[in-house]
Amino acid sequence: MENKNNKNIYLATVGLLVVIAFVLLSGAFKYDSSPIASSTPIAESPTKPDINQVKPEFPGQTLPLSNAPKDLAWDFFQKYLAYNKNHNLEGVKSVVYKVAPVCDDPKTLIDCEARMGSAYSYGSALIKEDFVNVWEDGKQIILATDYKIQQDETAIGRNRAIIYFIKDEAGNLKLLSFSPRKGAFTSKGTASEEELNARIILYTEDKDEDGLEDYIEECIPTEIKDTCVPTDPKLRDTDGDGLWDGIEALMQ
Ligand SMILES: [Ca+2]
Ligand SMILES: [Ca+2]
Repeated sequence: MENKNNKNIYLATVGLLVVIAFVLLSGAFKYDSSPIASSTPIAESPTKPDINQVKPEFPGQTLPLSNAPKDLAWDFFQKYLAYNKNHNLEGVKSVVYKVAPVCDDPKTLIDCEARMGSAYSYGSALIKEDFVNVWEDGKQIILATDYKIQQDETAIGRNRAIIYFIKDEAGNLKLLSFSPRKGAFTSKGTASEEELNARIILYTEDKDEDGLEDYIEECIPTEIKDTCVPTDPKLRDTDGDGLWDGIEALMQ
């Protein structure tokens, strides 16, 4: 407990901000509603297709062009974004592990739609090619970009975009969470560049690549107030149940 208190004080001191994490989104985005080309059906040609354009029929032709985990996960994420864009809550529910509480209560539909809008807004700005880190096994997939350093005159930060998926026993994906900027910022103050770099690395390093930073693995908050449990920052699945520590932390 003492360790936890020390950490909390330190975090407050350096002004750590963990940026926007969209756990279990849904939502509506009040963006300019001009027609979107992709939503407009393209008229079928009335003429018979040339024989060379006829695709052969074979089992599995409706599958994506690639079964690579990244491609499957990315396509699935795009489906989730499309549901958000269209305020299709049932659609969102069909692809996420769990929706936010505001989306479970019809009385807060407006808040839910706002959340869906934010999810679409942030999610659609992500670029597939940036996700150069793909961590995957039979129970989960994490897509992550490399870290970026961002700074202005007063603060410096290190962050990356990250998307978490879990798989059910049949291998079907569910989106667990995504964050367009997961990381840490610290105010510059009088610290040297070396000190600042060391600090932002300390608060963003994830050595075992389970989606959870080393320093958080020292003490993950539990449902019981003021309590936390440590996980092994060098082991993805500390309790050996198959789910990685970073995935389990989000599921709770
Ligand atoms: Ca970790
Ligand atoms: Ca586990």
